[in-house]
Amino acid sequence: MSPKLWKLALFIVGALLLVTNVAFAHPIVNVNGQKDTNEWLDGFGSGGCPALPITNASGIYNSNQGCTGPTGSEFIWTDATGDQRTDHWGGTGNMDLKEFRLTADDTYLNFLIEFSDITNCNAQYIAIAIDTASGGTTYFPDDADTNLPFGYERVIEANTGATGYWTDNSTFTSVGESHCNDSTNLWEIRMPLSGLGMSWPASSGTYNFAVAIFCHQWQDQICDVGGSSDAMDVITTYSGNTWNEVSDGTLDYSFTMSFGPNPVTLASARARTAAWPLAAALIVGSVALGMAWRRRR
Ligand SMILES: [Ca+2]
Ligand SMILES: [Ca+2]
Ligand SMILES: [Ca+2]
Ligand SMILES: [Ca+2]
Repeated sequence: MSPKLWKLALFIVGALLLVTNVAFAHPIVNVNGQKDTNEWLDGFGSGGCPALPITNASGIYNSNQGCTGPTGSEFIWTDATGDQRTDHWGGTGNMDLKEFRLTADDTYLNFLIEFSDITNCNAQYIAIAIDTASGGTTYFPDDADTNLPFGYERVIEANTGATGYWTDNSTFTSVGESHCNDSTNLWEIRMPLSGLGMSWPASSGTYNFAVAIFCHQWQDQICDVGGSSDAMDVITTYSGNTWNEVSDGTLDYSFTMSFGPNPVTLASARARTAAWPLAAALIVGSVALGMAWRRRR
């Protein structure tokens, strides 16, 4: 092959690699409890990038909207502050979920979870329930005394003693990574999709998510609150204190995500309630991840 042809071939290969990389939502997430450069989206509310969601609401944000940071997209939930229960940690910011982000690439789900004020990384027990199939267990594991609006196939657990997932109330698998940073008030979690029963492409699949923050106690258990749910803060649209949602023993709120044939770019979004027609789902261009969230009562 002539030098010119070699150069042309190398150029084509390079271009193809670039195209492939561009498709990744987050090729780099360093699980260190910090928002490193170009790791998570930023620039909200300027340059075309929409403002962050209002309290107790979510949105999909994408680098192609003018947001700065990595190429790709994120689901972002803004949680009310000061809504945590006071049974443990005296109602401090250690139990107060502030922001929840989710992104994916074709290998991992990545989470960025911000609290109002982490003074002790041993305080938080993060639980993320995922519904990937019919059936499943309808209450959080580890004696959480909290029911779910669906039967889960996985509950991701992250705290300073354990990182992994439950497949039912008695089976825990240690896998993935998590890291807490009490200076940034951030937890980052990375969990391999292969362990979660989530496959790519998954154009026909939708996955329900429900998120609860518990108090973490010795032996990686959940701090008990006698006679009621042990959830200190949750993702829900219920206003006021978290007790308004969990006093009935059930976290009723979940959000639903559907992943398109191209798994690696989270970029289509539609928030909806159960009462809204499914047809309202908005597909943005050729993007890959459809997301909706719903409230179930
Ligand atoms: Ca990081
Ligand atoms: Ca909160
Ligand atoms: Ca299920
Ligand atoms: Ca409830």
